[in-house]
Formats: sequence, C-alpha cells, structure tokens
Amino acid sequence: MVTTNPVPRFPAGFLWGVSTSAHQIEGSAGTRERSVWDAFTDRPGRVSDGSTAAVACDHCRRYREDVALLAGLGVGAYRFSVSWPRVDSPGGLDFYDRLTDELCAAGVRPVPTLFHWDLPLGLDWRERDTAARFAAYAARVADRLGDRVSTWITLNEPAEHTLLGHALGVHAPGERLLFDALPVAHHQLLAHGLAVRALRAAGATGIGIANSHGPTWPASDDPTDREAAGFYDVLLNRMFADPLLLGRYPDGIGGLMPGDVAADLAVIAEPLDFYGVNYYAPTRVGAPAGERQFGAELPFSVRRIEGRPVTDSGWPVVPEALTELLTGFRARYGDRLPPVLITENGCAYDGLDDQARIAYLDGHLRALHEALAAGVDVRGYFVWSLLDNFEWAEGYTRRFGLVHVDFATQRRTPKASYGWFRDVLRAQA
Ligand code: IFM
Repeated sequence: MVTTNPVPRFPAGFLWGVSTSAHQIEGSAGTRERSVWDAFTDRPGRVSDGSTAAVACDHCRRYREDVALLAGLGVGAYRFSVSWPRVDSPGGLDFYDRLTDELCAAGVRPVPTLFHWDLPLGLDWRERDTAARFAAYAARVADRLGDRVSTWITLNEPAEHTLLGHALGVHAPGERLLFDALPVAHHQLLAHGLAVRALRAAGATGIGIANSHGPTWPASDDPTDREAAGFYDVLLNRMFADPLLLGRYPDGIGGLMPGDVAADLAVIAEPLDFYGVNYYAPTRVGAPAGERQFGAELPFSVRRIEGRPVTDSGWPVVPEALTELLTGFRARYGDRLPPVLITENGCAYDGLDDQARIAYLDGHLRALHEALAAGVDVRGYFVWSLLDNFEWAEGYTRRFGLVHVDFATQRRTPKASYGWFRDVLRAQA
C-alpha cells in the first residue's frame, strides 16, 4: 500500500535515474555482430515465450523518442549498456555517440555499462584472454565517449552471469558447469580490474561496477540451514564484493580460482569511485530439501518467503531488506566501501495503472532513506527499467518498465508509475 506521505527528502545532489541494457531494448540485431544471447535464443525452448531480442524495443531507431521520455521524467541520469558485439561491427560506436549527444542535449547524464551479458559470440569467460580483450574494448569506448561521460560501470551482475549462464545454463551461453563455472567469475572480476586501469589510462573518472545483492535469510536456526544460507551468501554476495572491496576471496574460494590469484586480486581490487548495488529481494535459503532446483542437485535450497506480496516474477516484496542489505554492507566493509549507487531496483507487473509498482518503489525509497539515516553513503538511485523489455529467459512476459511498450507497434505509453516517479523527482528538486 502506498502511503500518502511524500517520499522523504534525499540529500541535495542525489542522482536520480533509470536503467536499461543494450540486448534488452536495442533491436537492430542485423547491424551488429552476434552475441552469446543471439545463439542462445536461437535454440528452441530456451526462452519461455519463444521470443528473441532481434527487435526488442527498437531503441536503436527510436532512441530520440526514448530520450524525450527520460527528459519528461526529469531524471538526472540514464544508465544504459554498450553492446560489445555492436562496437565490434563497422561503425558500431556511432550509435552510442549519437545517444550520448542526445542525452547531453537533454541534460541527462549518460552512465554507460560496458558489459551487460551480451558477450560477442566466440568469446568465452572461461578463457583468461577474454579479460584482456574486455579491457581493450573498454579503452575503445572511452576514447570515443570519454569527453562526455563522467560515470562508468564496467560489468553488470557478474554473479548472475556466472550462476545462471554458466553454472545452471538457464541464461546464455547455456553452460551447465556447476562449480566448474568458478573461473568465469574470476575472469570477469579480472576483466573489471583491467578495465578500470584501461579506463583511467584513457582519462576516465567516476568508475564503478553494478553487482546484484540481497540479504540471505536462513530458513531456520538449525545449523544445517544456517550453513547452507552462509554458503549461498558467499556465492551471491561475497564472492564478488570481497575481492573488489577487500582484495581477497572468502575463505575456501581463492584456492579454486585459476591463474596467479594473488597477483590478479591486486588488479581486481583497484579502488572504485562508487559501488553499484542492484537490489530486488532477499532470499530464504535452507539445507538441500531433497528435490532438484534449477535442474541440479545443489548444496542449498531456495525457500519461499511467506506472508509477502510477490511480483509477476514471483519475487517477494520486502523493502526493509534493502536497509538491512546496505547497513550490513557498511558493517562488513567499513571504510573500504566507496559511495554506493543503487544501480537497479524495480519489479515486474502488468498493466498501465501499475499501483503495485508504485507501492514497490515507494517502499524501497523509504527503506533507502533509512539506510542513509543510518550512515550509509548512498549517492543515487536508478529504477529498473525505463521500458518494458526483453527479460532474458522470460522473453516479453515480465514487464519492468515505467513506460509500457506495445511490442507489435512499438508504441510507448507512460504508466501510472512514470507519472508518480516524475512527481517524486519534482518534489525532490
Ligand atoms: O532485467 C534484469 C537486468 O538485466 C539485470 N538485473 C535484473 C533485471 C530484472 O530481472
């Protein structure tokens, strides 16, 4: 339920934005090289509605209309991703050049993410060399856009890309490597560190990463449940944050990683200008419950969180877990935690009069404000997402947008949540 109280006031200079990613909105698939996601969606049965992102929101051709929507919303920043396979094609950076110009002309800060899961087909994160190639690609983008970009994100959610794409095979590239997927995590972290160095060498400032995090709640006080939840917490939360912020892997993980791990950690832990947190929901985790989950026998089981509304993705709505997550981060990482940006937060709901999305966002902004009041240095908040889009293995069946997209006509229609967020931003201005 949305309260009638206005959203509390955030500090002056707080950065308000919305996020998208290239593969989920751009379309124009024929004008770029292919990615692992193109190959994945070509395989029958991988996407729930059988769709692909070949057209998606046709954003490459309609970006001016989309920037006008951003301007109408009144956001200070727009987080989008650069498609590596597009940059690899002739003239591929031209689109991002035009988009960046259009954003700057509209007074919206461009915040590019350099990798949001659409790896060029033929590259493989199991190979160490992919990290060096990523850094070279990052430098090319910085050379072209660096005169107008002051906030950079290297990777989006390497944990999900490792787990869903390489361990469980439900996302591209569809590998089911289980724990043999660990090198994929390490090489993405190394790619991040090398890219931070390459970006700085190209004169870039304002560099961070966007990691997905959420509190892990043990199913009970039973030691087996607590142990399983601790393990899950390491995989989803600490395996990526500890190397970045502390320069070491959680106990027991470093020895499983490839290469000269100590030397790599020095690269991975390059200081960050901000730490991006994507937050959606907490997870309740217990000991293995006998049944297979995600088609595999795992050393934990994900349990339902009872008594909470759920979104169309089935994710529980628990705003106060965002406060718990951020205060927990501050307690764990102390002064090693740079200023935080919430780089994604949002929910899937159908319909134009999306009161449930308004309630979700309203609750999470209040929870975020609580975290600030508790001393966590949060500098910005980005809603996922501007547009309904291609939600990976769920195709077009999950609508995360503040703006409805009719995928048959490409007509954009702002939802009730768009008007609500615009009014929140006006009140904060
Ligand atoms: O759509 C995704 C996005 O690409 C990464 N973070 C979570 C979103 C919702 O599932």
